[in-house]
Amino acid sequence: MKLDEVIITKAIVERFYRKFLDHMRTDVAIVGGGPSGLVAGYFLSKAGKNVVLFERKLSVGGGMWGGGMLFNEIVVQEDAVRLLEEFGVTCRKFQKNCYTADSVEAISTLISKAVQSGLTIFNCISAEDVLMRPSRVTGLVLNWTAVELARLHVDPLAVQSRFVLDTTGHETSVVKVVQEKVPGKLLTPSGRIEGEKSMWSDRAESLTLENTREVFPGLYVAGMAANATFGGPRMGPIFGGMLLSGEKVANMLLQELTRKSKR
Ligand code: 48F
Repeated sequence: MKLDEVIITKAIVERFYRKFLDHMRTDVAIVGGGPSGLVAGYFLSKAGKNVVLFERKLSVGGGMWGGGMLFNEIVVQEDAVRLLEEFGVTCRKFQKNCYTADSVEAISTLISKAVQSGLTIFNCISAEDVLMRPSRVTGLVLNWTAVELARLHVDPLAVQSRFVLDTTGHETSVVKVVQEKVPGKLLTPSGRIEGEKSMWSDRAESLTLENTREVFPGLYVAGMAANATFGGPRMGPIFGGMLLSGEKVANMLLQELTRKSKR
């Protein structure tokens, strides 16, 4: 049978349309497809939750592809090796408490396993704002990244979710919007974004986990965004904290979702 261009077009449009419609009201909407967002999405989807992830760029994966300074290897500490094993990423011991993985294998596997566990990812879509009711975050306001880049005057669309997770890394995009536009204060010591500090890998890795939490009613932070929000240092190309933070926030949200549905 000959291939028909209109059927090809129809297949893509109809499938995409269905996928988008199925994610207009979700349990968790994740912003940012770096390692922490992907790991969170993986565990939440695996637990049967309706989860969607929006990534601004064409390629999902955030800052993991480039390893350190484009040397495409990443480092993971002992505590997080079990997570690389969970995903099936090859991991090699360099010395005590220092393991390495090929960054391309690591991130491509995280993406693939997250999607296969049921996470739906929309790439090239940016979260430019949130939905608020009245001082709780209840969803996201979205637009095509291409519209943002071209600075076109085009109104966005919106999706609702029981929880929003900001895993936008150094940018803390969602928290920034909430700080500026939603009445109320952030759950940080100053009530505002504390700001990321200079590099201190050891301290940053443990603080990433401590800082993985709710930052505003309905809004959680994980990964580098957690440290940037709560004033922790950056960690450089060690990724164990990102993986552990994604797992931690997934567990916190699973508990919250269970509590909410019992009410
Ligand atoms: O930066 P990123 O990889 O976040 P992460 O999971 O991991 C941090 C590490 O990569 C590294 C580090 C520690 O090892 O310091 O930097 O915390 O991924 C964040 C993703 O969020 C996307 C952005 O394109 C990137 O892929 N992003 C940022 N703002 C938005 C967004 C937005 N408004 N809408 C959609 N995606």
